[in-house]
Amino acid sequence: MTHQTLPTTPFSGQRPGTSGLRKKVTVFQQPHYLENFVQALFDVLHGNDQPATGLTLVLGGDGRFHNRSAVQTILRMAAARGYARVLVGQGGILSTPAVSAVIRRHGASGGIVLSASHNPGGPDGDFGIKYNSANGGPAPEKLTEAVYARTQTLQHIATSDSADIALDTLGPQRLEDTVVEVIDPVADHAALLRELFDFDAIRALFARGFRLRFDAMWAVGGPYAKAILEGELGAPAGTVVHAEPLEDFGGLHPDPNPAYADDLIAHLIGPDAPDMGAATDGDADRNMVLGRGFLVSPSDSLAVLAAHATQVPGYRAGLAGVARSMPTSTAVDRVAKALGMPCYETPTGWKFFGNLLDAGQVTLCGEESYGTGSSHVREKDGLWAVLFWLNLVAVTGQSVEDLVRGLWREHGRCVYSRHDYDGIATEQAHTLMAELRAQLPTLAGQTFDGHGLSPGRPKTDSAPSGGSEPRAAGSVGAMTIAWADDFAYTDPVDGSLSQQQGVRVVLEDSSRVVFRLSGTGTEGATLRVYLERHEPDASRHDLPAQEALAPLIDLAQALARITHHTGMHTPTVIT
Ligand code: G16
Repeated sequence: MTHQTLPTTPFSGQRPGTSGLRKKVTVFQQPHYLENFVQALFDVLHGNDQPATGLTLVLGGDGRFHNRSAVQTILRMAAARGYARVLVGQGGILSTPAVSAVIRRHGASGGIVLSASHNPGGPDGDFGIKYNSANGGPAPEKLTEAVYARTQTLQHIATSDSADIALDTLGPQRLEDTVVEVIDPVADHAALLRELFDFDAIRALFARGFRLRFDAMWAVGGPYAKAILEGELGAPAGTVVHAEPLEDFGGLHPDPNPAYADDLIAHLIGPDAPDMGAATDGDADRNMVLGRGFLVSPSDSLAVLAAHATQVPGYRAGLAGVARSMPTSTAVDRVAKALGMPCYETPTGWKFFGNLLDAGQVTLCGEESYGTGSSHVREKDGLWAVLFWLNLVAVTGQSVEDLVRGLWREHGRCVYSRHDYDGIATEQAHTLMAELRAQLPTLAGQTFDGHGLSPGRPKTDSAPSGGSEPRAAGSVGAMTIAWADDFAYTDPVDGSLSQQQGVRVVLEDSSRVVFRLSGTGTEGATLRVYLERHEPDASRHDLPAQEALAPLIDLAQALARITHHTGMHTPTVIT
């Protein structure tokens, strides 16, 4: 068992995206590809070739193909780096929110999450790696950019020739001078959730016959959901389906949304359907919640949780504030305004919530991409969201659908949809965005007649900075652009500036179209088009979203010339 210093050469393209470095498994399987990234990370964290003396690292992943082998590689490098202790989930497994919880509860200096989230797994699927800091949250851009820069100059990696750790055996083992402790992946996270929710009330709800179908999508959420829902809360066996984490997620796409959770949606239809449905994604940080025959949009979910938070023990004292990513609907802004609390608008990426949470300025956060969470950890948390909903249903006596309709009645409905165009050639996607950006100075005041844009009366409105106020709803027919910009965010806590975070086009009636390129894909580019329209008229709340948003969909085409640039006439995925 000796240290080894091995020569290496840089790989191009090791820049982390929205949430870590995500590539095809075959890319990660190249000799030294993972090692280079980890070496660069350790060099940035501790100083080039400096030891991590006395520090604790948390390590685990979503169990996808290549997880076990990557865990062993990283353990050897952590030992060579001189970490005092590594806490690794049994079987190499830890959900993303569990990594965050373990880092915080054990005072670790940080953690490594091995996941490509909702992206498909298996030998031809995706893999990923992400670093979370001592607060339990994704590393800020400053750090990920420094890691990327370091990957470009690396000349050697430090590792060890030690034997593999027995990942299935709980308890401490030694790897050189490092103690590797294999931990129960569920225990710390479960303990935290127990502190936040009224488990007695939820237990009583299940005892009354309330039926839930929780679809873990053959991913890492299964063991967590089974332990808590079936093990502690008395939900009948079989409540959690597709519960065993499989290396290829059963060949499915573990993304809980209307496009990929079709099996769950089908089970929630009909008179015998369960009262509530829920699903979590590959690494169990995303969630989807459904009532019987009723889909809850993630933006509405955040708004409902914010509106009723004080009915849940962990939030009884009220919320300091809320935050949403920019493309997320403004439903939560309306709730925050009514409750007199601040609402922040951040760029896409959970890492942007970290400072606000650390500074105590917000308590709940959420994103349109099926992520919701709170200050209990520094990641979005799928099971947390499901327990929050169960707690609300238990104590209010209202169904999932009642709770959402109550939100709409009070604040109007923010009709919302996201259209994804996947697999666009990267260059074409960048051309499309550049063309949009070039139009920005001339868009305010232009009107859209359903076919094309024409100059209208000039507007003086200027785009608000972060934390925009929802504008008054007005006539949809007008279709006059009030303002447009490329979202830039100045972090209110540390003053760091993030630019080019998405093109926003806002109409006079407060409707919006937002365009940005995904930062989580592994093949080509994905254009995301986010559409939102506020509907105050309750008699129109049941209009199908695509119908209610049709004029905005046409406007998006006219603005971005999507078909022209991509050759695609319809989105690949509509959520
Ligand atoms: C990640 C980030 C989220 C982001 C989502 C979509 O989620 O953590 O904050 O909203 O990607 O990002 P993009 O639109 O750039 O693809 P996850 O669940 O994939 O880690």
